[in-house]
Amino acid sequence: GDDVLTFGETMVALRGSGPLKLGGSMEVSIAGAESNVAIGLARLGHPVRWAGAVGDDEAGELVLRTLRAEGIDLCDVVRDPEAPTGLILFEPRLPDVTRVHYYRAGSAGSRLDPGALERAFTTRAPRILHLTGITPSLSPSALATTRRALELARAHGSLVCLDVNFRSRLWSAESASAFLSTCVPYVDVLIASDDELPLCLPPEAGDEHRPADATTGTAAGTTDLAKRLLARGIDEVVVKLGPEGAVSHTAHGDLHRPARPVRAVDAVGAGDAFVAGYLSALLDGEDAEARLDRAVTTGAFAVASHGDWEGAPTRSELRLLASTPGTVVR
Ligand code: KDG
Repeated sequence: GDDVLTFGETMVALRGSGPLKLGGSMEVSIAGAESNVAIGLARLGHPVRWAGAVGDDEAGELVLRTLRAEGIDLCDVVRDPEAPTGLILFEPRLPDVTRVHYYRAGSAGSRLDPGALERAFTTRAPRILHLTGITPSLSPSALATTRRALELARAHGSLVCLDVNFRSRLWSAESASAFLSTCVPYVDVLIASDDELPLCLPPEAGDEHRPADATTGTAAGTTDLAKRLLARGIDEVVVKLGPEGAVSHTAHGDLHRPARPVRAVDAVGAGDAFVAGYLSALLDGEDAEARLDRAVTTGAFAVASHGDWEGAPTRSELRLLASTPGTVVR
């Protein structure tokens, strides 16, 4: 296949404009790290499939209708008649602080089972499998599904991209590390923020980077952790540094690209947009420098737009970021 397959939980997203407890109106959309990546890729013209589960409810209709409108292949989607579609509330509390509230325990998305991925690989083995560390945190069956997806990708020769996306509200650093460190041998491209790298390595005796006390590493610490991950079989470790840009670590060395300067309005979804830009350039056969360039560009679009995925650029829009401030495109 020449497509990207991704799966995970996508929820109905309600976004308020101030403190949640005061009420008021909310905007209705959808959110999910993996479907954010899928939308980003589809906007850039790549064939992409999303194989998650939603409830047999109107919230599930909203998720599917939105993804369908973005041109995502939904042939492997699961409708679960026994559980509701999950919900996420975004509460913008301060200009730079958004609180997230999850209503997803027992949701259809969290009940995804390995059979769904087996069917997806039977439909077509993808060129790239993209997954995140959110899915295995959701339930034992979602964790088993993640593991099965890695095995299927290896058996079918699909390239595996894993975005760590650690969510401390969903599982502990210890549980995440215990699972994610076993995923590493299956992963070709690992994407993480610098503080997430220790979660991908098993703790070692006398190791200062134990997940329990994971703190933002120094540049030297990050390089050392990336080297250890490369030694475990990963081809490329891509470290997201937010406003500092991103670094790619490979056997050929390290490459840094600065972030694209934009007026930040909403950082939610920036990491997913970054992944979409990165994978888009990878699918186009671009080198590490061009992959990072497209990743920081799509990431900047997300930071400069409200919502998880709404601001994702099309291919022709990518160059808008080069415009000087105050530009009106007529
Ligand atoms: O990456 C953005 C996500 O945080 C958002 O879409 C919700 O998937 C989500 C999660 O589990 O936090």
